[in-house]
Amino acid sequence: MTEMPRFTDLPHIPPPTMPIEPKLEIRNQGELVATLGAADLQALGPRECTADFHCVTTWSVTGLVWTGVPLREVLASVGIVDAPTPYLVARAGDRRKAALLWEDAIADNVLLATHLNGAPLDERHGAPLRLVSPSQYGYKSVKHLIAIDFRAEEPRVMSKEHLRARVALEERHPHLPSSVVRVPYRLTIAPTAYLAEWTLNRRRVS
Ligand SMILES: Nc1nc2c(c(=O)[nH]1)N[C@H]1C(S)=C(S)[C@@H](COP(=O)(O)O)O[C@H]1N2
Ligand SMILES: [Mo]
Repeated sequence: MTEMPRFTDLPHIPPPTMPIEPKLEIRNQGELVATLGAADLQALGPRECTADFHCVTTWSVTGLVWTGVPLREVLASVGIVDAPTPYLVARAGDRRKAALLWEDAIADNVLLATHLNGAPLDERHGAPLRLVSPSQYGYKSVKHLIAIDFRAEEPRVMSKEHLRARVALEERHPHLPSSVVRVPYRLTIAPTAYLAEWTLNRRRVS
């Protein structure tokens, strides 16, 4: 693919209504550690980062340019330098969540992005703030990000989600081998992308 489609497991649901400005809560086992806004992210010096994007269902887009701040630097700015817990959950305005291991979350290429290809994120791709983790399958790149929660126990957030989901190791599914899921996943791409776009457009006209 050359353009990134709007993609989700719930394509019949339109994107959530979000505030224009990012607002991110950082929590440690429920307790609020910090709340960051647009100015806090701006102060950390957003930069451009070029990366490919791989959805677990087998579509990929190459050469996306994200603008944002590495999650590691955002956490350091609120005093989190060592892992408070081994796991964290990224939470979105549409109630979607992704579980991450600390070491995956603080990788150099994991960003909190506000822009894609030079333009502010739109509702299709996760406005106003999105986690981008290019080395992991797309389901870790949580759109409409509202919170990062540290957890002591492995979070059980989605039955089809691999904890690590490393693209290089083809960790597509927590239990099933990649060879089994690749074909059925591929068959879902066209209907999912079509329905996700249709849902978005229907909401725009109504
Ligand atoms: N909030 C939220 N983030 C999400 C999803 C979602 O449904 N809601 N879908 C994930 C999946 S499965 C993929 S492949 C990518 C798709 O990103 P795109 O719609 O910008 O192409 O977003 C991921 N992040
Ligand atoms: Mo995906």
